[in-house]
Amino acid sequence: MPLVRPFETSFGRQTVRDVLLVRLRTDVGDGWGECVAMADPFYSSEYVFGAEDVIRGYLAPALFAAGDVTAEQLSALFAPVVGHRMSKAVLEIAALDAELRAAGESFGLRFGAVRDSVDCGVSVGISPTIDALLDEVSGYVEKGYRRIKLKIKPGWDLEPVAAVRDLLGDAALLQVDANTAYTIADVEHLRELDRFGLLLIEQPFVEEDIRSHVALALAIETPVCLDESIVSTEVAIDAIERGATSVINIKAGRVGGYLEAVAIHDACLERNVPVWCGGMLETGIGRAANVALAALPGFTLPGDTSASDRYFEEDLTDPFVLRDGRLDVPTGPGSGVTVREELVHDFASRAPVELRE
Ligand code: OSB
Ligand code: MG
Repeated sequence: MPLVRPFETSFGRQTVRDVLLVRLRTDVGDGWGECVAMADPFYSSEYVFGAEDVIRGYLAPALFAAGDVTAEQLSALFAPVVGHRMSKAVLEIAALDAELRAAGESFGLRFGAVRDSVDCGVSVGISPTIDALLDEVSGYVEKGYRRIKLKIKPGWDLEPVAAVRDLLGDAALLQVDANTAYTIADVEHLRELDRFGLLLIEQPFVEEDIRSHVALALAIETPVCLDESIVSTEVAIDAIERGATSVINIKAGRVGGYLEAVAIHDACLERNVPVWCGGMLETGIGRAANVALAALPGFTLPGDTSASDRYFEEDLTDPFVLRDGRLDVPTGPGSGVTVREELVHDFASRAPVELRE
């Protein structure tokens, strides 16, 4: 699906979102899921073709062989497959969608939502120039977004952050995301971000490097927030206890599913660690589930849950529209959104792959 504007991060520039969708046919009805894996393994090791392959070769056969199972049982069923969390997550959410549609219950109710709408932020890519960045940010502010997140990398950090802080004023919520672009040698440089009153700095160092995040957290006033590193509840608790992260970006796909995401939320709430809902440029299908997750009580910071028009000209569901800086949590059964199947067909890069028992 073409993006309305290119999205550049420290790991690359995207002009389209290559989306793997799963439609799960069950005896109680169909469910849909959106896999958050990107086309290339640059954000994480997972990628679209890898996801398709592991679903086809391992996860779907395990599902078929299991016979009568519930969505809740899938993580144990898939446990023999190491990693591949985004692939496991899409099957789990498709199963949940089917189950909850049959039961007449929404994702929000199932996850434990306590709000009927959620505060929204927007993730702003690296721009060709500071002027272009300020134009883009101004547009989002006019639309009502409640928090701005700037993508940064070495050579694109202090200057753009200073310019945007100037534009927004001191009170505005502003944060940065490095997508692992720095090393421990950059600690002194990153300390200079302290003067901009940022909400947090997200994932400055590589996924496995908890130790350097601890060192940065000790050196800097700005709260450190992990994204890529947080792949499970155990890792989240470990990173919190070691002082590597004082805020967590929760992405259900990265942690193996929405049920694990809820568990991380619960662990963070218990420890007074604020969380927010990350995004992976989802269509309305994935967005519906993200917005339901973001309605849980511990999600106290605005998420990367932006409106459909921030990403796509046409969404695969009815568009999510920003109202006073917020998106409504769908209330219908399952995801609460209806997939526009004709549009899915039109956008499809090839015919659907059918897997059977
Ligand atoms: O690091 O949060 C990230 C998009 C793709 C991959 C990684 C990230 C992102 C974003 C965009 O920041 C969030 C969104 O608006 O969906
Ligand atoms: Mg991130």
